[in-house]
Amino acid sequence: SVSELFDEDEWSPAPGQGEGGQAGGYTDITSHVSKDGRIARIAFHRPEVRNAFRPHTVDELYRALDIARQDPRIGVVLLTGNGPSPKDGGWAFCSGGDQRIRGRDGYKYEQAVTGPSDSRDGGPSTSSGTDDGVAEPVEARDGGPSTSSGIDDAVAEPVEARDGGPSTSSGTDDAVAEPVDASGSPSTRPGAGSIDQARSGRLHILEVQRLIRFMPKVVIAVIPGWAAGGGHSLHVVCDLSIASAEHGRFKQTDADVGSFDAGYGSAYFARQIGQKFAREVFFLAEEYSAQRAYEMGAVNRVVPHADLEREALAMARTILTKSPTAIRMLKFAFNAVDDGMVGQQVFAGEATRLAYGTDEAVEGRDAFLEKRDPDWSPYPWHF
Ligand code: S0N
Repeated sequence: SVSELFDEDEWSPAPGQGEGGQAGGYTDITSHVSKDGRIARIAFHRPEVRNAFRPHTVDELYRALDIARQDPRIGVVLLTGNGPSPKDGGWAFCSGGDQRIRGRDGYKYEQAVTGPSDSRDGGPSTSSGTDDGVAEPVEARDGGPSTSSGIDDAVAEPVEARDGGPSTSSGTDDAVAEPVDASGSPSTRPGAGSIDQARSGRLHILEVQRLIRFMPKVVIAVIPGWAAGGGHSLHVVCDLSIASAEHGRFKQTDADVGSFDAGYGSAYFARQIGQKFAREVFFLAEEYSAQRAYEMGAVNRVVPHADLEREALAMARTILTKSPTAIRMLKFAFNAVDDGMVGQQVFAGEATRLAYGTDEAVEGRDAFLEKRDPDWSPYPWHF
């Protein structure tokens, strides 16, 4: 089983495009759909490093989430971490960015493992992923199931535009491959010459955050252990959080490691739990139990560890009894106040989608196509 809490009777492998051995063909995550096809379970699968994400992990995560986003049967996504760690039995949701391969000179780690002459610039790697951030199969995020096909999509799928365009990653890793030396100058190391500097150091976990934030489905963080650093921020951006009473732990380590999520991870977190608590969590970087996180308003439910995924599934199934349109509009209404013009745009896109379904809008379209004046007489000026 992919995780001790994973119930094989509930899930089938989700479609994927990876080359790895995990469900859906992934290496760093697993992706499943419930047997009725209505719930996705996407899980970090690097328990030996507390489910830290390397850039390849983020690419896979983005792809699995985007597949779930575009599946019209799926209404709820469970985002979790597999476990326990085979090394020490520890549990994690996610411990954030893999610090060994982070940022400016993360390539040094890669060099230490593989030697200076890496081959990733040359094309798709078929290596299946030692845990070193090196064996990165070339991604196909763009080759994925994009459904955008013209005018209608531009309106009906605001999510596509919302990512601001950086979803063109070809997926070998950026942060890992960053060809700069310690002084910040371009590296002249052998084999580094053709690595795409445009992708270096890119924090594309933020693209995942936006995907979670803007997908018109409910995303539940299912937290079996540590949520730390960028993993903490991911739980913050999820719509709901449910945590293991025994193993759920929260810690915002960003300031310990010279990193800072100055967007949803902190500012939106303060909206959730209040400024004083949020500043405490970041400035002190102390450890909080699931119960304490619940008391602060950071998680919705704390449940016995053994019941965590069962309870999460029950929450999902309750949500699935509701109107998809109502849930979608509510999610975007909750978002809008904190998302500025983008929030308005997303909400407005959904309003336009609804309007397009009315006879009134059909009359406007037909009148244009039939080269006649529209007849608005059947449609009142509502009050
Ligand atoms: C989660 C913590 C609190 C768990 O403590 P615990 O239970 O005592 O376990 P450990 O013994 O510490 O860990 C077990 C093994 O797992 C490794 N490990 C844990 N977390 C990470 C990690 N994030 N990266 C790499 N390895 C990790 C440990 O090293 C240990 O390995 P072994 O057994 O070999 O010794 C505790 O582990 C902890 O505090 N972890 C670090 C949390 C953290 O600071 N995360 C990063 C915070 N910042 C971000 O996430 C921002 C995003 C980011 O960094 C980034 C991402 C992608 C690209 C670029 C960036 C960037 O910022 O530049």
